[in-house]
Amino acid sequence: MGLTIYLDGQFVDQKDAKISVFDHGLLYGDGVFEGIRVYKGCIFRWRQHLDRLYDSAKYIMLDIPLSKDELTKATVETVRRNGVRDGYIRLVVTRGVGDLGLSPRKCPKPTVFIIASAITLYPKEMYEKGLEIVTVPTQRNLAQALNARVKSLNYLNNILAKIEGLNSGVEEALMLDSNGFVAECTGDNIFLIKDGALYTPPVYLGALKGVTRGCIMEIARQEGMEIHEEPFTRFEVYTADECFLTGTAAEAIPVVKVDARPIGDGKPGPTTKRLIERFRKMTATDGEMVDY
Ligand code: PXG
Repeated sequence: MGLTIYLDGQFVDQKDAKISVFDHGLLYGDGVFEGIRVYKGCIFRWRQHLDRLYDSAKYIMLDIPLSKDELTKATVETVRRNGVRDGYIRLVVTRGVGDLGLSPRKCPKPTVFIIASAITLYPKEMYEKGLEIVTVPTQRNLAQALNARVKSLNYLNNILAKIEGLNSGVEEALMLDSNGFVAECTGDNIFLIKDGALYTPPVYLGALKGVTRGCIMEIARQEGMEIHEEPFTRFEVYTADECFLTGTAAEAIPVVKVDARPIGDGKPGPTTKRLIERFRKMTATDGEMVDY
């Protein structure tokens, strides 16, 4: 027996969890998704992920065929049935099955599936030693083309950047917007620390409004740190005291080198370490508890 997958109202074994080749999620990347962590039996920040999913769906004019309560029940049940206590949930809503044309009007029923499993993004030692990243040529999607706040199934923009990063021998890539301002990485938001203050790009420059980003900002606020959500360039990155990335898959990870420039003294910084430590404490307490 493999994993138990929620698919369109049914719980099915993973070998039976199949989707039509006419599904527009596959044909066009037409759909939305969420990636969510489970920590110690708690679906972390469930409400924020759920709201973001419905907001993304609204932007692309996709009616999710379940209420938020129904989708919560389906997700909790998927986690429960798979006995996932520390793991990862992938919740996907596609436009559904249509014909070989772009028009969503031929797709009467969205497809909904939920996978509860595990995820690892970067090698473990990078969380201790810190990550090296490079800026890549592929720019982040223009908000006027596809707003980066939408967590859509269209990840080619990020995947191209990821490939460019991997081709340069690093695990993660820094993406700029069309004006050269720092946007985010391929699946993570970016933060800088300079003279004790926290900096992150505003989401209108082409960054997802990350749930983990929100957690870090909350923690920094509680610590009384100055927070700047404002545009910055690579200059500010290179000359920062500290740098780190956040994301559901990545969690929070220090960055120690950007475009061959060591950040600060080239080691994970003390403020980064403290914020990451506090983030880890937060994870087991804040979300939807699963009753196994
Ligand atoms: N920016 C982008 C482009 C993302 O895809 C984040 C920022 C961080 O957002 P959250 O809400 O997760 O803090 C993401 C999220 C994967 C994977 O499979 C990637 C993400 C989430 C889950 C899985 O690589 N990225």
